[in-house]
Amino acid sequence: MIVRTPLRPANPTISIIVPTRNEAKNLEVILPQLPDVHEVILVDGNSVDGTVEAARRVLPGIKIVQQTRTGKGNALACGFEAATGDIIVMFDADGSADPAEIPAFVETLVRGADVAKGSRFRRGGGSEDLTLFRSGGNLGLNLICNILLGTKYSDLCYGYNAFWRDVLPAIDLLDSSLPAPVGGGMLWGDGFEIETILTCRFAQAELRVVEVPSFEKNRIHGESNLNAISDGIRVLKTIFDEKRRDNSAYAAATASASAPERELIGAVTAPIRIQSDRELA
Ligand SMILES: Nc1nc2c(ncn2[C@@H]2O[C@H](COP(=O)(O)OP(=O)(O)O)[C@@H](O)[C@H]2O)c(=O)[nH]1
Ligand SMILES: [Mg+2]
Repeated sequence: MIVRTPLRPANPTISIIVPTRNEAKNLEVILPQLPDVHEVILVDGNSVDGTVEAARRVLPGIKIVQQTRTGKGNALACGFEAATGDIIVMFDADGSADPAEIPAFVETLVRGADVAKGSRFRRGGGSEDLTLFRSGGNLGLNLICNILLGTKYSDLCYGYNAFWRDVLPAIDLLDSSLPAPVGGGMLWGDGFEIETILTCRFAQAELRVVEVPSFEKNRIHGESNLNAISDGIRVLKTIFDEKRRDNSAYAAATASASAPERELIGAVTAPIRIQSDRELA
């Protein structure tokens, strides 16, 4: 369970983490629009289109990190490890995330949330990028997650989120120093399942999650790296894996607890309460 920091700053420093794989043209548009924050960390995955050079050109102070394995999940984990700000903002480089929404995420955290979770399905949110097929898949996966994990999420697989950096130990992501699998492939958690893993673990750690309406725009240049079918299956497997992980953590905790403690530990699996932005006011 999370150990909450009693005093979080009213004026937090912000780290924006930008995973990139061949996003040079998009970065030229998007990086100049970012607010002036403590740090912007670009985590590159062996781009071959001059992504890193473009980033340095348009935002000279940008920090560059090379990811240690492959996949967006590993890129984000590397970025989180490198971050030094109080708040971490996950920010895709393809032009789909609107920099103008960053203050709403930060404000939600400053007002008491542990996690500000972007949602395209809250009033005020939306998407230009979701096809009918992807939208239906997302809805189904979201429902399965809510039933199995007792959550009330409206947008399971969305990558625009922000959270206090002090929650990271509770999320327990794959260490960046682990070796890549022998013979290629990805470690579980290194791929696009990362968004689902994060969402499930926010709930397992009993964090205070507040959904923030977000509008996802179309990618400006290039093609998505996501495959709706294979990545959809990865997300489904992730939900079942996370449910199993939750059960075994609960079993281990209750087995080692004395009777009076059991009641307390039981609360770990209580349904997460998702609040709207207004409720926090
Ligand atoms: N470093 C790194 N970034 C990635 C990788 N795969 C995707 N990204 C980045 O993650 C963000 C979202 O990826 P995208 O392909 O647009 O997927 P979608 O938004 O889910 O359709 C973009 O900024 C990509 O450049 C990867 O393997 N490594
Ligand atoms: Mg995208």
